[in-house]
Amino acid sequence: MDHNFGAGDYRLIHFEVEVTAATMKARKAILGFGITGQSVARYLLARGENPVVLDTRPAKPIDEEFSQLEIHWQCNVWPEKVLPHTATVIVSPGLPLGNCLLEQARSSGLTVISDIDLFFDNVTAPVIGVTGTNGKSTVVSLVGHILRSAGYKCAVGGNLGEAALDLIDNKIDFYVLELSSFQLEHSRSLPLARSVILNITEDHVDHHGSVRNYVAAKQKILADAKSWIYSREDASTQGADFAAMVSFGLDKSAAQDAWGIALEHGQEWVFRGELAICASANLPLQGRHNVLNCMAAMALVESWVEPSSVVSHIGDFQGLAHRFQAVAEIAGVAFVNDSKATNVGSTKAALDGLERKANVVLIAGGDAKGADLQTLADSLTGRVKRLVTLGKDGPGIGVLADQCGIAHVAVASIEDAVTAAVQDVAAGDMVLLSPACSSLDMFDNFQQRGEVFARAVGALTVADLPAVQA
Ligand code: UMA
Ligand code: ADP
Repeated sequence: MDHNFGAGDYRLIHFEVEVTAATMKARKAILGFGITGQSVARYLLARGENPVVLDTRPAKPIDEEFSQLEIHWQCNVWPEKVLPHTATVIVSPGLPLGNCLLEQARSSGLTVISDIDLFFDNVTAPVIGVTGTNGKSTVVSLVGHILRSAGYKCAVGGNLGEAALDLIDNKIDFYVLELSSFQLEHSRSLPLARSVILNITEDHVDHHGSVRNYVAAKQKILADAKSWIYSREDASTQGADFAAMVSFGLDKSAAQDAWGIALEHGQEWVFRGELAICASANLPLQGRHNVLNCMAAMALVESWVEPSSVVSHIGDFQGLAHRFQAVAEIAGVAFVNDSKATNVGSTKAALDGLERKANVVLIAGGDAKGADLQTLADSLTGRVKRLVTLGKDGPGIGVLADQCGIAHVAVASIEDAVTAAVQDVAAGDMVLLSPACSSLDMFDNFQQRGEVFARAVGALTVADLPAVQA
């Protein structure tokens, strides 16, 4: 049948073309298809959107749930047909700001956001945010534990492992997010109910380009928070003066809402203002750094869980694996897995918690991420009797050992490190894996490094410790 168009029909066709173009322009692009990118894809697909994915790495197998996605692997330049139709880019944390796809997106005027921005657009429950160089995972897990013990429904994730968007559930009372400097760097506004920077020491210089950029990324967690807490031990954890901030530290502050410690009848106690909360020895985690972590966690939840009752909720918290975790004791020799010590600050915390008895055999090395290892020197001296080094920056740690007058040996694997470490250990000694470096030059992640260590230790018998037998 012949079709005769009237003027109205032409307008209709024109209108439809415009709608299509607008819809196409509004398409979202996901940069990076790891844990974060997949959580974003899952979230957008569930809302009927059709995002495109760009990833600079070689193709990886994908789950059935993503089979309808347009994915461009090994992509270092935006495909010509994709860029003009994209309005918003959701970037994975691992992509540095200078990434080629990201630079092209910015220069083309696209809106660049993170998965955390998308998360905040879609949650109404209060969100507690935790960042810092060390202690994030411990503190978010402890906060989650306290809130759940107090009867709240609480979701804990972010850099800890489960991506923020995968946590969204309208029955949740609280979200607790571990936020890395990588995530913060890419994020815009973070309307957190309460936030904290636990501490800042040098880390991730290779990613951020400078310590200054790293600190600036961390401090973004304070900008739009309703309230925050800060460490009196570290000025870089404070934002501008603000009424709704509370401090914690290893001294006792005069402020009524400040968390601190002091001696009471010869025993060290944690205080909130003048209120004695509990003896430090009764905290669920040992070590000075964990006293700070516990105070930070209690301060983060104090608006919802009474400080005086919080103690009843923290007692049964079990520390996390791979954080100064005792894995065995053989003939009086302790074996400790601190594989999560991926920077100098965390290895210093592990050593500083030990007496200067020169009884530690330290296994260290991996990728130092551009950090200055010199700051370890004081913590090694008098505590470490021998160093076993490995990985990309093992030689640098060997140089440091020479400067400190500590014997050292270089090895090629964790198994060899354990064999070398036990050659002259005696009862009362500790073999400590606390690498001060990331594992990524030799392992998939810190968990794998810690598991290999625990397996190698598990295979030891007294016969493998010659000095103990003698
Ligand atoms: N990709 C590229 N180009 C790049 C980098 C990455 O295309 O230059 C692609 C890769 O295919 C990669 C994918 O992007 O698989 C995503 O990579 P990603 O590095 O952004 O990591 P995700 O798999 O999304 O995991 C991230 C965090 N990883 C990093 O920030 C490096 C995870 O933290 C986090 O658990 C997860 O989101 C969920 O929130 C890990 C981590 O190592 C534990 N974090 C660092 C740390 O703790 O020190 C910051
Ligand atoms: P993150 O998530 O920030 O990496 P974790 O709680 O996983 O922190 O701990 C990582 C490493 O840092 C472990 O070796 C742990 O013993 C150490 N650590 C934990 N809390 C602190 C702290 N407040 N200061 C220094 N080191 C810490």
